[in-house]
Amino acid sequence: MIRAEEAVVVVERRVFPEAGASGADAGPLFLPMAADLSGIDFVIPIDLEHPDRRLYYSAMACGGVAVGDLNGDGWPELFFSAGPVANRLYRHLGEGGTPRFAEMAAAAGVAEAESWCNGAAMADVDSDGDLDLFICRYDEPNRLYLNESKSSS
Ligand SMILES: [Ca+2]
Ligand SMILES: [Ca+2]
Repeated sequence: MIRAEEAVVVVERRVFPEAGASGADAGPLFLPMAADLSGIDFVIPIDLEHPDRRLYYSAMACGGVAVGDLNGDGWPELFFSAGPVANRLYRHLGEGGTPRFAEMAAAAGVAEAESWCNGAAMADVDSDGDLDLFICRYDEPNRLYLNESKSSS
C-alpha cells in the first residue's frame, strides 16, 4: 500500500537525461511531495472484506489516472479511479508555485462509490471545447461523463 505521505507530484519541470545536453547532472526528475502540502491524500486500500476482493489477484485491482484541465482555468485536474473505494477528483487550486489540490469527486458526481472503477481517460468527446471523462468499471457498463462546466458558467 502506498502511504499518503508518499504521494508524488511533479514540482519542477526537467528535461529527461536522454533529451538534454547536461544529462544526469540535472538531478532527479521527480521530487516527493507530502500530502498535507499537495492536498492529494488518495490511497487505494487492500480491503479483504470487499465482495470483489478477488480482483486484487488480477490486473483489475488498481485504478487508473487521468489528467486534464476540466474547468478551463489552465491548470490540470487529477482523476483517480479507485477500485474498492470512491473515486477521487482533485481540482487544481491554480495558485502557482507548489501545486495544491482540493478533492471534489462527490460534488462533481463522479465518485462512483458503489462501483469498482479501474481506469479512466479524458478527451473532448462531444467537441464542445472541454474535456469529458470516461470511467471504466468492473462487471458493469463503463461510463462517459460529459463535462458541463462551460454550459454552466
Ligand atoms: Ca483546471
Ligand atoms: Ca466536451
